[in-house]
Amino acid sequence: MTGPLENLDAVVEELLDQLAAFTSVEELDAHEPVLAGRRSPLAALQKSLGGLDPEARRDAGARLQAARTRVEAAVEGHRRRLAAAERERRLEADRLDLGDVVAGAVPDTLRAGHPGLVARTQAELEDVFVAMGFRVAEGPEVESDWYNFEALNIPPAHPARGMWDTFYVDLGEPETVVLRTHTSPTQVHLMEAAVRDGSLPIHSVMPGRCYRRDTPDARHLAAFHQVEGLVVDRGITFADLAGVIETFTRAYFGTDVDTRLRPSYFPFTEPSAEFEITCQICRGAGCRTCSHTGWIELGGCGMLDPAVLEAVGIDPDEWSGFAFGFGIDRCAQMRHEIADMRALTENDARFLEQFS
Ligand code: FA5
Repeated sequence: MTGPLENLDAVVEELLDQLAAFTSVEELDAHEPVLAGRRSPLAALQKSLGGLDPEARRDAGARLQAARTRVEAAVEGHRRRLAAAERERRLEADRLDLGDVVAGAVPDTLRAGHPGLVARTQAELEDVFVAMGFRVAEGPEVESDWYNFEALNIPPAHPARGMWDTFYVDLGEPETVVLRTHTSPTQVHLMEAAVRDGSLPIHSVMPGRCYRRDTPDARHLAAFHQVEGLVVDRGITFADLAGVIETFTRAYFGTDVDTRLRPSYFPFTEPSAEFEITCQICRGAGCRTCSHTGWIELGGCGMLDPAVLEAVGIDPDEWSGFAFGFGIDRCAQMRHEIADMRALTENDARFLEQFS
């Protein structure tokens, strides 16, 4: 046969060969115009039929249409096969063989979670205090102004309120509600309960989360954790307090870490002190973390102010005591030599995995 369609069969075979070589739907889609669309050799042949007489053009047009239909059907069939194969491959890659998991052969890519560093540090600190004879108690994170401040000898407008930048939950009547700025209000709950139950003396520690409108930096977070300590008993002196601080720091940080007490002020203790340890990042040489002082403050402490005992109905002539409160995040930071406390909250798996 001569004429514009004399090579039609060869053209179709060539197109089908090209089609068979495509191995992905994406590749096939990109080439479809060349196989069966506007840029296909079949489209060019269509144009060449214009010079034929009407009858010959009709026959040639029908042959060409049959050829196009064949190629289009082949393209569609190949696309379906490729899509099915791709779906199969995806499913195979996502397959979780529960048989393997049950047998204990968990794939390497699945990693078990673990308690975070702060939770772990809290548990370790609780162990230290329990070994020293303390009980562990807890208090609410949302407190009334009375517990967070007033019962601790900090009336409204007292300048000491400036020591704690407070998140207010409710400024309304009858009472103002705050996110506790420290664990000290739990002291008040414990003393009230002991008076109610007649269960004095108290030797307790109270760990928990606290909140302050502090701008996060190398040593501060807006949500952090403290351990409060409270002892109410007969004949308690400052030497008992200093002994407890010394024993806990040596038990938790080791005997080669220096501790010091420095005079300070808290409205609910008198006398009051801050306790510090040698900065573990620079070993006392001075660095960014310790603001180049060589020391890191862990917490505050002091002898219970008689006004606080009286406010909860404990007779200060019969009972005395001490309290302390220190940062759990700060302890974790020093123990594990973390230069910037913000690393504790950033959820960077490379950081977290070090403490699994
Ligand atoms: C207090 O909060 C007192 N309630 C402590 C206290 C208790 C004194 C009982 C006397 C008797 P201070 O604001 O200094 O004190 O905080 C104590 C410790 O909590 C700090 O030394 C630090 O270790 C930790 N801390 C305080 N603010 C932050 C913060 N924004 N981020 C991380 N840790 C903090």
